[in-house]
Amino acid sequence: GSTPTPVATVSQYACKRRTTTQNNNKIFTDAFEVLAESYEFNEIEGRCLAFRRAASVLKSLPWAVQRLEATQDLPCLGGHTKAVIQEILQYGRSFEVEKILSNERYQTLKLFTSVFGVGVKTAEKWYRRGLRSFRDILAEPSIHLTRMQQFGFLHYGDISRAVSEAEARALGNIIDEAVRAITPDAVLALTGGFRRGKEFGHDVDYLLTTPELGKEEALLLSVIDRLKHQSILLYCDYQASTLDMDQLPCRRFEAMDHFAKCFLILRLEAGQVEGDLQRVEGDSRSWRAVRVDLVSPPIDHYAFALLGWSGSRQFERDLRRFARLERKMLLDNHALYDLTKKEFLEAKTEKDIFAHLGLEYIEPWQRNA
Ligand code: DCP
Ligand code: MG
Repeated sequence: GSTPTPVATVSQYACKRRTTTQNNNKIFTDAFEVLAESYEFNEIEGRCLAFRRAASVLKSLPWAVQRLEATQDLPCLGGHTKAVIQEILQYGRSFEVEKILSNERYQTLKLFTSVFGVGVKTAEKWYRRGLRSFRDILAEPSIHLTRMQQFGFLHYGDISRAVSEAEARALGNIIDEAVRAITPDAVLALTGGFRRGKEFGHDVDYLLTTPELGKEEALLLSVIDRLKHQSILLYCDYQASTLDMDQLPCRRFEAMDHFAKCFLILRLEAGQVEGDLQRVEGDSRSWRAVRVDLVSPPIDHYAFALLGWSGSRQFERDLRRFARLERKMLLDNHALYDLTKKEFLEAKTEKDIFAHLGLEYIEPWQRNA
């Protein structure tokens, strides 16, 4: 038969799988992500997660699914997911997915949530008010846009376009230079998708800290200030640290951690990028706007912050789920707490955290779950 024999059983936990950027099952995972998003828009969390898990399992496979039988021993694939796989195997497409893609509500929520600062809740509210386009929103006098949303619309063309690796590298140089000018011994690390080896991203994520505890927030503020004076800071939403160890770690997955951070829009000059800017045809400007996140954890939380911000989202979700269900430990971007020993487990590196969890170390480029 043509059924590939799995080398080892595939784990239900993304943190026990090695997932590179090479996705051999994109045709299926793209379909699953549409379904997951549609359930997310309709607030059916369980089904949304089920499709995200299924997509993640297929992303980890070193082979392409060619027959339904090949998925027999895989975890996280239920009747619905298998029906979609079967449909795609048979017809090359899923009619259920196509129906969603042509659905007005889905299309509108997808469009609205593509704006920086617009989440599902807001998109939904606008949809219910009968708004269907950006023009509708901007022409509606009773709508109050947050500052983030205003800048999201202002730079929509640029920041809805993918950031390339070369652009990320150029931004890294700019931020590194700013940091070095302030203090030579700062720690700056690329995180997010680019640390996992992705070629494109929706933003560029960095961690920034100081070897001396308590100096990290001032450093972040100085870096922002320097970028402002260089006239490359188009937008800055600064959030001060709200770190309070008495409340950590949280049992629930928190959308945001408590570190000092800023969500930026930076101006990147074409001349700073090896090759050229990612641009639409006919655009002759010498610069583009790029979304950048800078996060400043104190050095004693650095390893947890690095692990938490490196992603992927599914990898992070499953790390936490594995810790809780298999180890009776609570993990978040700040700390790891052992519920049995009733103590925090210290870590200087990501490897320390994997070791505490009794997990084989997974390299960043293997975390594209
Ligand atoms: N992260 C998280 N929870 C959040 C925000 C971020 O766990 N609420 C983590 C997981 C992400 C990482 O931080 O992988 C970076 O967030 P991004 O949204 O920038 O995601 P990526 O960098 O992975 O992908 P993209 O290419 O879209 O930027
Ligand atoms: Mg990112």
